[in-house]
Amino acid sequence: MSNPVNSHFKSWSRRQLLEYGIVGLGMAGTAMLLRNFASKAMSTVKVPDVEIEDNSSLNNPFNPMAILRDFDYGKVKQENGIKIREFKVTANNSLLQLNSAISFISWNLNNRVPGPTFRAKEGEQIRIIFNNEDGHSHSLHFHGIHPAEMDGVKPIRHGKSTIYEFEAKPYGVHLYHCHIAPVTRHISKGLYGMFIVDPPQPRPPADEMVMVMGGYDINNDRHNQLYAFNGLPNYYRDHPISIYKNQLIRLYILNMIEFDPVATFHIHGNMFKVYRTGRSLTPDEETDMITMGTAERHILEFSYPYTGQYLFHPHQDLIAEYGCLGKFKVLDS
Ligand SMILES: [Cu+2]
Repeated sequence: MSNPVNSHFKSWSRRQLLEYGIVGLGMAGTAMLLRNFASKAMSTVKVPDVEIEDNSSLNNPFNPMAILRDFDYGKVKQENGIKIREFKVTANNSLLQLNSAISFISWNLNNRVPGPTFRAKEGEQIRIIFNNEDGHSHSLHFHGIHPAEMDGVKPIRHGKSTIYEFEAKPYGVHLYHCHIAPVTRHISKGLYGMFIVDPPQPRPPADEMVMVMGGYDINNDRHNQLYAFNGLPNYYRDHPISIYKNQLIRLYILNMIEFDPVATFHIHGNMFKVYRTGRSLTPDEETDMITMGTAERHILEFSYPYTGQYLFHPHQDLIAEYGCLGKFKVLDS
């Protein structure tokens, strides 16, 4: 793996370039901007080096540690003087090894559960090119504000494609999911993801991460037998998330658990500020426990003043015991 400064330099420079739509600039201009963004980023945010271990032993097509800090900014295009941020996403199915004993056929997007974390700025025109290579009909229904014809409730059959195009608004934490009946089944099989719309003035720099809570109904009894943050049960329990002491963490959290009416989220040894649905630049409350219905989502901000390992989990402890359990490993900065 690259060292933390290098990996961070890379992620911020790419993100900033795309975010400000300056992909078309000449080399000299681009290099200068890279330096400026990098020095700004490195002076304000530190992200520990992340070990992403090979998952091949478990035969899983994705790794929750890679999903954690992965934001899909798409590709910026100019069409007739209009800037369009274009995303590509493919529905398919793949076998997940949820633990040493249980495998599960997921229906997923871009070969991962949750699907990609799409990210745009408020007011941008976005285009999602959706291909369905799975055997069942699916769709992508986005939350947020958009015209009825872009609402994504019409089935797209196997082998077919469609385009969803609308303005990204309002700023906040949103989501998308398949909306084909029975929706419980299409969601719990894995067809969901986060959609972040950044405010026109960016939030302060932070170590940003995404956690999507999901449930798995292994035996089709309309109850979950396993749960997970970012796709695989207990992954962050067994591979704690390294963060730096006194570093602002911005956690985008989404509850996509079907069949259970609500899920809570709790972190140990700390409190967090809550920006409900990400719809404000000032926090709504400070707590250590937030309750979310299915599809409810928030931004949580916190920093740890002490080093060590801290659990996080829903406080319906049954859900935690069946896989929705993780740890932060707070390192000395
Ligand atoms: Cu579907």
